[in-house]
Amino acid sequence: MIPSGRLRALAVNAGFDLVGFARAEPIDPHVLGDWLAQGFHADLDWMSERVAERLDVTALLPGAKTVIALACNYWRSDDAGPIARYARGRDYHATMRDRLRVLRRGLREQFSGVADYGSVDANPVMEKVHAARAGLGFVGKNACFITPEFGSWVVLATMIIDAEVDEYATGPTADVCGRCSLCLTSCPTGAIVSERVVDAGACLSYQTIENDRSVPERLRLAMPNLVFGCDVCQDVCPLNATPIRAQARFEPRAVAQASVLELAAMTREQWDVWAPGMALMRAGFDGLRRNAAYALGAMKALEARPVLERLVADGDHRVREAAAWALTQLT
Ligand code: B12
Ligand code: SF4
Ligand code: SF4
Repeated sequence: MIPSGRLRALAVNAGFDLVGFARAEPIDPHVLGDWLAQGFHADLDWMSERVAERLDVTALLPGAKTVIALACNYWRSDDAGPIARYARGRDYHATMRDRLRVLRRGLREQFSGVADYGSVDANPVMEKVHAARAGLGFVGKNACFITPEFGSWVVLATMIIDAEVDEYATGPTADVCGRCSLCLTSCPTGAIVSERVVDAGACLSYQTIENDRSVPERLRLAMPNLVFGCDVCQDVCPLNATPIRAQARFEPRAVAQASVLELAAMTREQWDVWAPGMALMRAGFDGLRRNAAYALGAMKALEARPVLERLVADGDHRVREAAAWALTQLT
């Protein structure tokens, strides 16, 4: 039995803003099962793989007893910009992994013989469910995890251990969405199909980051000033009205100041300076320019014509196609 206070101190010392403890109990299969059955994972095929692990952390760490849920605030400023806030600085996966390593080192020093499994985002772990069980917040109608301290401007990680702690949370914090439905009505594509359920295929976060083919025309029109990720359903949320400035680790990098037009006109040399170590690498140089071209079309940005005319002769077919479509919008 590990004193939760000592683990909490280790996690805070590692840089995590929020720490909570949940029992390593299986997750009701219906929520994930229904979501997959409706095809809401689009072509995120990995979401339908390793479902057994997602629903039961003991399949990831035999003998798992506790899930340590961890969160870091990433909000840095009010600036609007075409890159979603979580992706404006160093790749959060790297930051969270660094912090998990520090936590693991402390855990092993102080509690030898305890096995652990740390994860951030890509592992088959339902992070929001564990964070809710561990009392860090609740899942809002926008399907984002909302904390009392930082609103939804947090990224999550978990560390599963095969030891019990002396105190567990009793469940999520109060759901304070009440009668508000601003996120549902503000989503530019109607991707929040019902409370807490997002159709990834309709979500601009998926389209701008994960979809490496062309974006359906209906969705392109909803992309003004939006090049990587989407924060609309968080920006409108009243629970995000008083954000707190995050640690310096989350400071935006130079590329976050670039306009849509500058991103469309970006050279390979600029990309090589700007993007390494950032989450933007997931979309890649061509993916980002493709998105910027769509955004310029959606904005009917007449001043972008020369850049778009150059991009219709680009080496990448997705950039060419996006630029050609954008030009048709400049009337
Ligand atoms: C797939 C995925 C996506 C997909 C699908 C989104 C979705 N809502 O499912 C896409 C690509 C669209 C996406 C977009 C974004 N994502 Co994403 N994504 C994930 C990922 C990898 C899996 C989520 C998942 O399992 N979905 C399946 C559904 C069925 O499960 P669910 O989302 O957990 O929701 C259900 C449960 O939480 C359940 N539930 C709620 N409360 C409780 C309580 C209990 C006790 C139980 C049992 C169940 C339960 O009900 C919910 C609704 O049905 C997670 C990382 C991870 N490993 O968990 C990141 C993650 C959810 N994403 C994250 C982020 C930051 C985003 C974006 C904000 C990025 C952006 N700015 O563009 C957007 C937000 C879009 C939105 N409104 O949800 C963060 C969320 C941080 C937060 N504060 O919520 C995560 C946790 C990554 C991380 N490590 O920080 N994402
Ligand atoms: S991230 Fe954007 S597109 Fe996706 S659900 Fe939220 S508002 Fe809609
Ligand atoms: S916008 Fe309103 S309904 Fe949506 S998550 Fe925030 S408080 Fe809840």
